[in-house]
Amino acid sequence: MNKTIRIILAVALLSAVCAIYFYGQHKKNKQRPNIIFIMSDDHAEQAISAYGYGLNETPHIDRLANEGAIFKNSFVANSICAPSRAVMLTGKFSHVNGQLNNTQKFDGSQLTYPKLLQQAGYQTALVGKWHLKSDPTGFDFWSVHYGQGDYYNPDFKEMGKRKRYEGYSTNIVRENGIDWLEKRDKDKPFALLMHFKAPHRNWMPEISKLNMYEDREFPIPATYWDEYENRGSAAAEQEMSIIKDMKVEWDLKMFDEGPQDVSAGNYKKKLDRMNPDERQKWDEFYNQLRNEYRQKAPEGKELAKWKFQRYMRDYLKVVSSVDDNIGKVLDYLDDNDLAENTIVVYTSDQGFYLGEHGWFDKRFMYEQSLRTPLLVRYPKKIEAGTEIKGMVQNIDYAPTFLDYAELPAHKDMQGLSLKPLLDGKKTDIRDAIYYQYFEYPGPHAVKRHYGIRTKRHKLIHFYNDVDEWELYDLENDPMEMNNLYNDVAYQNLVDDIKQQLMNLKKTYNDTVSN
Ligand code: SGN
Ligand code: CA
Repeated sequence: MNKTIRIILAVALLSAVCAIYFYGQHKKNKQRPNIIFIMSDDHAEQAISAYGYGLNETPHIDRLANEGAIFKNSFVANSICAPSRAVMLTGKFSHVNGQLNNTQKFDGSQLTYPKLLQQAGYQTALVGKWHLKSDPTGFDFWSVHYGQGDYYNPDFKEMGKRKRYEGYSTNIVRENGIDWLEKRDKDKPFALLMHFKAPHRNWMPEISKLNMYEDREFPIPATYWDEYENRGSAAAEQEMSIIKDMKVEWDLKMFDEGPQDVSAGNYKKKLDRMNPDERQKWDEFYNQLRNEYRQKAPEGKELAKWKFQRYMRDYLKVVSSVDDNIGKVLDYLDDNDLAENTIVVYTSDQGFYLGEHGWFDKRFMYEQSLRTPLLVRYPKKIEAGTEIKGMVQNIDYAPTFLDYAELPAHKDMQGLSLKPLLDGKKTDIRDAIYYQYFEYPGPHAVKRHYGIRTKRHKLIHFYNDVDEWELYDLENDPMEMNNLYNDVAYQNLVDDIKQQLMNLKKTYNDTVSN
């Protein structure tokens, strides 16, 4: 063979090898699932109809349960925004990822699942609430609210620049996510994080929802009048009581022109963002309610009941806009032939109190804020109507995404892939979950604590300015009204579960909680 022929053959061979390689990559890219990770802020599972509480209707979120899987025992690792987001991004507990509370700046140089997906050829984007103070890392595109963000005509930090969008936050975030999907490279898999600000306090509904639920009386939870007997000082000393701490002006929008207290002043700033048409419709609606409220001037128990109804109505209207937008995302996937190969996840950064124990807000390791909704649809691999009872936690999300993207689990991540549960290969991945909360002193005055929850029991240690333990039997006392820690009949259980807690603390290497 002469030299020229040899060169031609070598080039041909090389081209063939390259073609096979790139074809293989292309095929792999096409096969790897897309991910749409939708999260809202403070959306309690009690306010999703698929969870069966009967409070409201969320037909589009329910579609995820009907066409995919619903987790019935899904928990957070730290029930507050920034820490919770850091847990999800890193797959690690707060003392490891460094985000203990809402005031710190997230260390964005650490490893996160969006970075690993991006490195593996995924296109990645983040739209909506971020709240981690440092600029997002690991995303090809990002457009995030400043801090908590605004419901009306919000400013976003978009790839480092300030940009005001006209409209209602929940709609804008969905539109920005879908715009990015439209512009993406269609030959690569994508991971889109769509994180709604809603339904965070102060629950400002979309104009088109103002009249929704107005003729509905929501059932007052049995524990609404809780006086925190048989429990420690943390439950009694919190500042998240609807009766004591929820503001009639700021939270419930009974705003009078004239001298303002601070909370009304904050509310005024939000109103000032509205355009004249929005403002007029808003005022028409709330002024009428305000007039009725001033006339009735409810007090005591009547005021407590009135506050609960107003809270529920506004909160659930805001939830309804989240649900509508999830419907639009699902429609987009259907219309673009993407539904089959896209994993759609819905969750919240934590649970929330909707009047249980008389509260709003979160933070505590008690059930309503420890729980978080979790629904996953992936028609190609997950059977429709799957119900999962095994205990899962938001440290598991990162390992799960990596697993579905066919990437190895990262050795430092503390969570576990949920794929075996979703595949129906396992019914449980752990016997107990571990919890931490650090933001004290801080808003709502929930004391520092950590604890363990098994299927049946929960042990919590409140520390820092106190040293108090609480034990609950979740089967006999699901509302956690009766602390059994000092009950002599339970001392064997106390010893046993405390040992389990210490083992978990050690396994997760937590030397910060004490
Ligand atoms: C704000 C809210 C609090 C809430 C925190 C944290 N107050 O400070 O009620 O607990 O955010 O929420 S507000 O009057 O400004 O709305 S989190 O979801 O971001 O952790
Ligand atoms: Ca939150």
